[in-house]
Amino acid sequence: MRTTILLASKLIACAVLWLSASGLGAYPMVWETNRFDTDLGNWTLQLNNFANGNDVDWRNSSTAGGTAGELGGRFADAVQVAYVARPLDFTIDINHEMRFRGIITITNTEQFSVGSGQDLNIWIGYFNTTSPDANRMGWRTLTPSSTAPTAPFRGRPRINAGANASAAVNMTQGVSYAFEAWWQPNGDNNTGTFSGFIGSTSWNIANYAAGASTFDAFGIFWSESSATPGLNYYVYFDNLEYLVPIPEPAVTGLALLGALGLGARSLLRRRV
Ligand SMILES: [Ca+2]
Ligand SMILES: [Ca+2]
Repeated sequence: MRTTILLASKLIACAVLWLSASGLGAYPMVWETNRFDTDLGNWTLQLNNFANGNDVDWRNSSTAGGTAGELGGRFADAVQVAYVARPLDFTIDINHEMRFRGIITITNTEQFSVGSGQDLNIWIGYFNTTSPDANRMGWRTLTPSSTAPTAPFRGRPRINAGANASAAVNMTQGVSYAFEAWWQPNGDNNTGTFSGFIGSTSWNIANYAAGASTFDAFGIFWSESSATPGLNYYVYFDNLEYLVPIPEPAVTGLALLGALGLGARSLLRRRV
């Protein structure tokens, strides 16, 4: 009888743990890492990453500052949406916690000069493959504000249509920068705290109204409303860590296994 009560209490404890882990969203989030050691791994989503002058793929190099094997290459200014990403097992909405970090290096190998009104933003973060412009959480690179080919690129956080944190952070060409972005929802009302850092510059935006939005991928994506042919630059990412939603059955199964394990241990203890 006591064992039954113990087992029941462990099951309840696990259920409570699971509920707290799942928070307000439908799915709990767990950390995943991709160091791109030998290939793209489970980053199976690709669109236009070899089209329109783009050449973005797994590379056996270490430009981003990690060990050999990274994601990057030449990003081109084009209107068509392009991405290389890890599909999420479930579409999540803005009221889920989202968080990621990694390292990045930007170079202007082709030594282009930015003309007036020209721009090309490369994004890393969560996005919706159907409509990334209206459903995105992360930060973006920006082309230099100076026309000098050696001018620093820049980085800026953004969520959906807004939430820039003051001035863009300068990113010197060829230098590896660590970055992080973290969205903590306040509840289920599409607001939350958006924080993170690029290099030594951090930001923290509380009570930001992000608006209703959904996300079905995590990765690198880019598109431009206006494109300048020949405007390209090179970006490399590595050591990416990011939260992903995991299926409820998997979590329930894990919780049950844990409960059974604890229950069996209790039973063994009782028999000794
Ligand atoms: Ca690597
Ligand atoms: Ca452009």
